[in-house]
Amino acid sequence: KKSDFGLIGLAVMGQNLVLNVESRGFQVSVYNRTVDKTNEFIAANPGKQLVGCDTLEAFVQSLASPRKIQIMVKAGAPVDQVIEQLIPLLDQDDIIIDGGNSLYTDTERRDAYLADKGLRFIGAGVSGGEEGARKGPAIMPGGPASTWEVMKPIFESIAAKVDGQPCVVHIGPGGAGHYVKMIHNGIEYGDMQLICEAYSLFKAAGFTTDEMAAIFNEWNEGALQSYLIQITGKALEQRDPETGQPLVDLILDKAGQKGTGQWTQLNAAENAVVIGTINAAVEARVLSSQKKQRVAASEHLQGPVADLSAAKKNLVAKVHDALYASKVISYTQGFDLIKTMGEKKQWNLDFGGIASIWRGGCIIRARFLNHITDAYRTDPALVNLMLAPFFKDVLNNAQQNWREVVALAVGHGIPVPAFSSSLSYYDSYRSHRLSANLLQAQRDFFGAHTYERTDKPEGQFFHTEWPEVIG
Ligand code: NBP
Repeated sequence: KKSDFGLIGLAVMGQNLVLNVESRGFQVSVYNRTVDKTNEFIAANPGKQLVGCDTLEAFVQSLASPRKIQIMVKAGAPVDQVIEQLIPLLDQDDIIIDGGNSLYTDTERRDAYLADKGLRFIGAGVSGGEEGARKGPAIMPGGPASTWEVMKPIFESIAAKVDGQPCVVHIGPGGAGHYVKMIHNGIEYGDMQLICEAYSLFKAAGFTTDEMAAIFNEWNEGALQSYLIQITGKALEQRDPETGQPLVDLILDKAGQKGTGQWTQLNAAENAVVIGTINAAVEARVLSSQKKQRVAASEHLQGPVADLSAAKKNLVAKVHDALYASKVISYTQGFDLIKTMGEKKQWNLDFGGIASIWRGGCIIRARFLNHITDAYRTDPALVNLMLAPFFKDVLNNAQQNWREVVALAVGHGIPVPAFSSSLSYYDSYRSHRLSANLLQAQRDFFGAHTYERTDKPEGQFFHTEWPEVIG
């Protein structure tokens, strides 16, 4: 019997996806560049419908037509190398799926290249890490709708399910799937940083890690319910087996990153979309990584004592609101970017559908996403998520506590870049009049860039002969 599905790349993600696909009743062929890994994987999984292949030729021959081959190798050049090796072995209409974290522009290039060769291609973002891959990830496939229809039964059966709905929809053509996965990762950076800022305030107020764990566990029962809040509670409970101390206290405050957050930043900059919360999150990781410089600077640069113990009363409720409101801002910005790119690329994106597939399987899964789906289902042309009735109420109710938290943090020298950037976005966006009148005066002063006037119709431009400045 020929296999229903083939997978190339038996690292952690590939292995788990294979086991997931197989567990849904499909026979799966596998191939890995280093053959030992294939043999080890097959040996470790006896009695399953798996076909281990030593060569790419044997792998391709073992698959039923049209062949469905998912590549799960390191993003970048390895994906192109595998595609080049596959091309001479495949027949017209065979399907290659790239399930790695590829940059969407690479996916667009591969999509056009393979279409030219008569092959079908799907660029699918897969979220949820190792556990998601094994039990059910969120999948964000991009490519022709007709190819999606062929893959749909397999993708829907392996994806996470929420309320009986699989966490996979066809995102759009070309690079749309990998693009939306990239924004998902950017949003993930934002969510994580916001939680860390809440933690830093609790720490400054003198809460123990166990008390903090209890706060996050309780929050996980309410509006903030999400995988990241849940794992934060669990992480805070964890003790170091050797010393018995809370493990988080022993972990070095130096964060890493793999680059998808920076890709999101670059794309937002190219499209002039404000994603301050995500930017703050990426930059917070960068500053954290400069540990040596920070330690040196701490000897020289002064600030107030970071002690919030006097403000402990009601702090939990206030920080809750600051976190919730900032999270709304982060998603508002993320969806603004998705919308802007979707329009530019004519991807015809379904924002409600995107929010709904993020409810399960992936790292940012959260109850909150239901409200985003509702907002776009009610008004698909919604200009800004903050103005949907549900989110408007959340922000109006939270804004006072939110600014008190930011003021408290600033007053005590505790960095809250994502809380404060989110609040500045909120205050700027709701401002009838900003200070850009003076900016326009400056631009006209030195560069004759002209300006519009409040007392004249829009679209009429004026220039002033400003006094000469000497020296
Ligand atoms: P890695 O990203 O670590 O890639 C390792 C795999 O790539 C191995 O199977 C390796 O084969 C293969 N490979 C490499 Br490296 N170069 C190759 C080449 N030139 N030709 C053929 N095979 C090559 O694996 P991963 O962590 O499982 O991630 C796979 C993809 O999924 C990545 O794009 C990743 O960004 C994405 N992703 C990962 C996660 C996660 O939580 N890890 C989550 C979501 C998405 P070898 O055994 O012969 O070296």
